Amino acid sequence: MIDFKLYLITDRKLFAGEYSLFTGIEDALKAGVKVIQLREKDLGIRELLGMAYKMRELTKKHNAKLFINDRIDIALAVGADGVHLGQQSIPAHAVRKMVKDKLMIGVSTHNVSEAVEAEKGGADFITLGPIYQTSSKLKYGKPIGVDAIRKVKSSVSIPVFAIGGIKEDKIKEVMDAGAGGVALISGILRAKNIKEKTEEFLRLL
Ligand code: 3NM
Repeated sequence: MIDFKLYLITDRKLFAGEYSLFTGIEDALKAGVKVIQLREKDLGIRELLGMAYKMRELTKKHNAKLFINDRIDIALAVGADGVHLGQQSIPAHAVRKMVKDKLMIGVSTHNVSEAVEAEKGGADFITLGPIYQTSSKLKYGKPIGVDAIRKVKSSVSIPVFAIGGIKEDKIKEVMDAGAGGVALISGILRAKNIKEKTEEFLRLL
């Protein structure tokens, strides 16, 4: 069951000033965020595993869920709650077969057909994006706009999390379009005060 609306994704390179990955994420957890996706795609497997163990400890302490990007093996090893799959990952149906109900599955999608395939494969929820221009525009392609949320919502019944360029002033628009929540990185991680910024997002949601 998806009991969160704010899906916070990590990028350790964004932390500035007094924050590091763990202090920044802990502030977001203190503010009440209930799920973290560890997404540090450039790390070697052993370093990532070490980080995942620490993140598991931290999320447990704050009663929050942990998702691991792409790596089912790491998710299982550290006892994460779920895995988050991209379009280049092993597809959801194959992961579901492997892990049964041991892990929740989130899938990154960008259009109706990817969304439908994810749901059929046993995904518990999807992210859909990039809805707006993101800071790393080249990586994620052209924005697909809020109407894409309406289209996807009419084709799947699992929750759809809007992703890509989500800031506070976009929340109403994406939720009105039928999003089940929002997924984001920089909107929170780049904040001077991560705790206050997270609280603001949670209030708006
Ligand atoms: N996936 P920010 S957009 C990780 O469209 C990611 O699938 C996207 O970062 C997709 O909140 C994106 O800083 C980046 O825009 C989200």
